[in-house]
Amino acid sequence: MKGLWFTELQTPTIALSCRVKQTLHWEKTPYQELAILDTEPFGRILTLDGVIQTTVADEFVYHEMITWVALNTHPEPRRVLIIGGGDGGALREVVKHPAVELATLVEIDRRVVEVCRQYLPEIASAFAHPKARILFEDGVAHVRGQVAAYDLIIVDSTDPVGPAEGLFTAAFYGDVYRALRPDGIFVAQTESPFFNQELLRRIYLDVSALFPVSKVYLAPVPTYPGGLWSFTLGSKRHDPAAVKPTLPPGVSTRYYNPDVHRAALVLPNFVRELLKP
Ligand code: AG3
Repeated sequence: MKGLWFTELQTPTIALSCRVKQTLHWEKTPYQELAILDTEPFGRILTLDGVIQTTVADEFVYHEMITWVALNTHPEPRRVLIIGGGDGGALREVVKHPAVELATLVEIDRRVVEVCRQYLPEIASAFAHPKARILFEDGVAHVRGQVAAYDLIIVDSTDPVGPAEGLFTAAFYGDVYRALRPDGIFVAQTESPFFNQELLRRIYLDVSALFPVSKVYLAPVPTYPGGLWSFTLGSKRHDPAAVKPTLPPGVSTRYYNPDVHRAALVLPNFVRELLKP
């Protein structure tokens, strides 16, 4: 194990380590410890409080899946809100959709955006896009003040500890419901189906209690705990499993396609079991 290594403690008993070529940035922001590392296996990575948020190697899976399933379920996603997502990966995908008129990103920590724009240009590529509006404020407070304002609300948060805690509560989901238009859709990253089972179950049941349509779907993200990641979607009208998803002409993706859309919603037995009322 020669050289410099980064280790994330993924659970109290599991660690992921990778070799670091160079530390490109490190600082303590008012909210968290922020680092950009150039790593041997994953290229550049963003870590917050020692937790891998995104890597150049696998970010496309996560960012395409947190956006396109909902974008392609809503017939006309004009106004989209992204909460968190300070690296810009979800924003990059959302502005690709021709129906999107305004993509609002609400990030609590402006340093995440500034540092990602500097070191992760292929991820943070849409901050200056004409459809993008960037607000540096608390996502919970922003949503609380909105009524029927958005077609899509995407919660691209960190783990449910520290600044993101409030984004995993039933009270917040109630505010999200009110902030959505009558056929709006909510989607959030909801952690590992292996290591965060109670959390995933609780979120799914909370979302199911509010929205007539609720779904969990999965995608592989090699640098996240367990390698398999969950997303939970709540919809007022449109069912992601019932639509015929098509990518708008000219949009190119590396992971998502209409078959992947359908397949991601098909759950293995242990996840089905977990989500039973
Ligand atoms: N999404 C981060 C998901 C949580 C990762 N958790 C972990 N590695 N323990 C936010 C950043 C992506 N835009």
